[in-house]
Amino acid sequence: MAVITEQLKNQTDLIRRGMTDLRMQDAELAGILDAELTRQHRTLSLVSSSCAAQPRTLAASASILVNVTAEGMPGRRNGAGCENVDLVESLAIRRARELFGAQYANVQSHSASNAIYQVLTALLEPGDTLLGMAVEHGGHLTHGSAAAFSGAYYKAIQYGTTSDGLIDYDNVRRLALAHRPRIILCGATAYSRVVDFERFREIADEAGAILLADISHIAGLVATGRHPSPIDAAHVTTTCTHKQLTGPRGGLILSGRDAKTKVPGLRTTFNRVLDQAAFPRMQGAPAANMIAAKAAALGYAMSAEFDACMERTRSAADEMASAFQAYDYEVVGGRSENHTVLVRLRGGITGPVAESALEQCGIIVNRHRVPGETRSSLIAHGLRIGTTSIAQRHVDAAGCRQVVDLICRILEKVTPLGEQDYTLEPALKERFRLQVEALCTTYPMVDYA
Ligand code: DSN
Repeated sequence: MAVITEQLKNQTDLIRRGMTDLRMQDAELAGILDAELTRQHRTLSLVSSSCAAQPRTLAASASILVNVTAEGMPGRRNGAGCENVDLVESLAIRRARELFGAQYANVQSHSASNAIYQVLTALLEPGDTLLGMAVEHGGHLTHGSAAAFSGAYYKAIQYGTTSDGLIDYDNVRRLALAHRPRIILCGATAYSRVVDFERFREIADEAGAILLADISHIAGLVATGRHPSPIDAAHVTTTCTHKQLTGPRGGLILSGRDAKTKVPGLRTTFNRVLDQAAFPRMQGAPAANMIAAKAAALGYAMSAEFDACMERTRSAADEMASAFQAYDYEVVGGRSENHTVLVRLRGGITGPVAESALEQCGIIVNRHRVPGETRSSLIAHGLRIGTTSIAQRHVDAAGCRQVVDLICRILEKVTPLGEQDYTLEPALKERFRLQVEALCTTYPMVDYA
């Protein structure tokens, strides 16, 4: 047995030791991770549901807290050895409340989907009615999709957008009054306009429903005041911490003015029900290392640097929407009011073809359905573009126009051969790929430099 004279006493040395061990003892895995870093440097991500985690977030997620089992809440654990986890979780809760102006925060959810399911299972009985936005109209699987738990275990009524791509609030009200859901879910994953949370609350109050807002996509814009906040408008708000908050993959449950009011039909208040929603109802011990990473990200989200990044995120979306319109592409909803631009494809090019052709040239986007489509989302005819990642690269107005110009030129050169197949001349593809790489050099991932 080795005689140990000195043990590592700080996280920096420990993480460095771990990376050295990985490189020396698992070259296969280390190589894949390095290849991914290179891919991210050399490609332009326009995925609206992601951004680059801050290095401090990555470091915190790799922390020693992973070794601690800490079921329960700070100060009320089902086991010993939790004093530092308690401090970290209390810090994350305090920062989440401060950042969002919330009266209540729970930071334990492993993801935003988990957070939503925790709220649903805490507030609904199986078979109860919920009203949420259809995934093909820009909602989410957790908002009542038949393909997911939310649609399988509850009676899910779905609302959508008008032919202009705008939320049809009159229809939401009509459905709410007709079906009297226990919960109305609002928030979206492919919607470029402001969500009117106050209007949703009026509808919820009129229908006697609880309002749950999912702000996973726009959490950074909400936190920095660039999108109206649902914290007091909704009874409960959920978000993930990685799509726009530069945090780890994980979820938050938040509540504002209703936190200490009684849940309709129950004897308990929202804050108590929500605390039990994460544990013991849906999860075991939280991932304490991820809670540390959330605390790191929430701290960063209060900085002037993050505020400036969200400003760039917004202006890049305006710039890109106008640039697509200058190429005569239809921008769904007419413009962007957040970080998302949804573009209707044309010329027989489907979503999968555009997604693949652009990826081959180094531009990463997602396909999404656009209003009026009836076919499977696998053959969607829209491109969903998000600007958070390029804002992190400090891509300016001229850069945004260059990106759109490249996308449009690539799509012009694609010859579709059906719904999934296409040709793009290899020499052209290579030329486009080099142009994207040049843009990536002009606008590097500054946080990873
Ligand atoms: N909800 C999916 C998206 O918006 O891309 C992934 O989390």
